[in-house]
Amino acid sequence: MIKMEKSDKIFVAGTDNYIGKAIKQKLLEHGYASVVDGGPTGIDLSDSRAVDEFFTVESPNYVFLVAGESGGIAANMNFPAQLMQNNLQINSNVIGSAHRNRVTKLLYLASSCVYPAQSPQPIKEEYLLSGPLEPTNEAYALAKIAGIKLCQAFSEQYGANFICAIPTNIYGPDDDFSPEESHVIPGLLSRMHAAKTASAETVDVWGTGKVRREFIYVDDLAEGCIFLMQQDGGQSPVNIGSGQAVSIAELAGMIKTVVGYPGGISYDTTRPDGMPLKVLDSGVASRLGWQAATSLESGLAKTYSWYLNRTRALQPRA
Ligand code: GFB
Repeated sequence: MIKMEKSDKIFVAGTDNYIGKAIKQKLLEHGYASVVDGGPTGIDLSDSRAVDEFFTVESPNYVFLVAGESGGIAANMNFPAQLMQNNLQINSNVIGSAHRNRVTKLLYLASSCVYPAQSPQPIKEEYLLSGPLEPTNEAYALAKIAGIKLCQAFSEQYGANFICAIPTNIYGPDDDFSPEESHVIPGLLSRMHAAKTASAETVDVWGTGKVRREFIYVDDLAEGCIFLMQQDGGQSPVNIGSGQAVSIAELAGMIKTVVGYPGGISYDTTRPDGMPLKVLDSGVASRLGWQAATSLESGLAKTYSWYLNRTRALQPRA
């Protein structure tokens, strides 16, 4: 039986993104004192030699692999080669080094885009590789599927304890808020904030607004990943969702309220919708005893509050 002890050395690969930051923060809050991530300059995880050297020097017992470039629907359509190559390299480097250095357990974070575009809903773990992928993010999804399969292959061939979590769409503080590359929540929060500031009459929402998505607050996902790391055995991959799905139109309405934007919404149907419906069945995680704690309303309010503080901090002082 294995158990992650407070004194174990834990490597969070990916603290340059908001998911890795949240996992590191939650581990520290839970009393895990020895969390390593390569320090302020980080490690170039796409460089196999740098990764190997890090593993040899630090010799971590546990690894959270939550690294790799990602982005929203437009970034996936504009940069498929970059997203695929970066994720393939990082997966191969970190999983390979973790095996060579006899890591006790590794958790690899995939993405809900690994499931077929026409999956029955809510999506169960066994639907993986049961049909064609959503074309807008096929390249990135294939790299994420390769990560899942690499973990499974190391487990089968060498008995490695490498597990995978598949999260639903994630959001929260410290996410990428850039207008084109970001996901829908940071995209709409920043656009509605700008529209409110400029007293603009309408804000563009991409697509028809009719597609549905399930969202998980980043701190809940971090707790879910730590929870799975603490389990002994069990199935892999495991879905990590919130169970709260909304249409993009409903989401836009909620964000309008949180931001206090009084104007109208206009749907830009020249933009793609992506998957018509993407909701995970998180029954396996819930039967193990895990559940997301944050409602979408409260997570949006926390995220906007973080965004406002950051925006104020970035403004030049008079
Ligand atoms: O968040 P998003 O890019 O993720 O888009 P996906 C979700 C839906 O929101 C799509 C619409 O139907 C978008 O057209 N949308 C409306 C917007 N306004 C906006 C906006 O301002 N920005 C963005 N980004 N969308 C990603 C995948 O797909 O999901 C990734 O491309 C990854 O690979 C991630 O898996 C979880 O769910 O469509």
